[in-house]
Amino acid sequence: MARAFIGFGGNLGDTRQIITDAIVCLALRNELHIVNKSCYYQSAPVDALGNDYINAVVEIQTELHPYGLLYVCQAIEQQFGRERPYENAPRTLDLDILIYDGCSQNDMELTLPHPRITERSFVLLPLLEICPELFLPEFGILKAFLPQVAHQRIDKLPCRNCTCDAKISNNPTTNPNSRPSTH
Ligand code: PH2
Ligand code: MG
Ligand code: MG
Repeated sequence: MARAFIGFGGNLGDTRQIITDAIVCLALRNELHIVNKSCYYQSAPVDALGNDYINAVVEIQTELHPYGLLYVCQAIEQQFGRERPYENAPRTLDLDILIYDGCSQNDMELTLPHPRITERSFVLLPLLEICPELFLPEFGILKAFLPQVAHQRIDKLPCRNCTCDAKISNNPTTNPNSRPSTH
């Protein structure tokens, strides 16, 4: 069994509901099971246009190989009406394999680990929420990159039945770009 982390994101439509439904779709697959799920985060688009994004990260155990998992992710994106009119266009749903075990590869279809994990608060924060001590040979200890993304506006959305506020988050006292959530 492999351990993998999948990033969910979107900024078209009711993204919070879309991500919730997409995680259910993922959970229904026989070839994997969900181990952990982050809270939802709202952030400004990074290198992209459109509305704020909602993002989350899910940890899974799977018997699929990386490309099998990629095709499952693409099928779920299609189910939710994903279109690709131009690079980084606003989207209903984006699923990215962030990490697949210790797999390190770079080809046309799939780069692992995801090359921009350490550059984006919308990936780092939910990832570190569910796995605070995560270490990758390519990058080292991931929490060391938090100061480098502290300028990116991001807010953790409040959630029910969750102790996440006690865990890592982009604290407004340390990040002046973070603002109180309106949700
Ligand atoms: N995804 C992108 C480009 N920019 N910005 C945010 N905040 N969240 C995303 O998921 C995102 C983005 C390309 O996949
Ligand atoms: Mg993406
Ligand atoms: Mg993608």
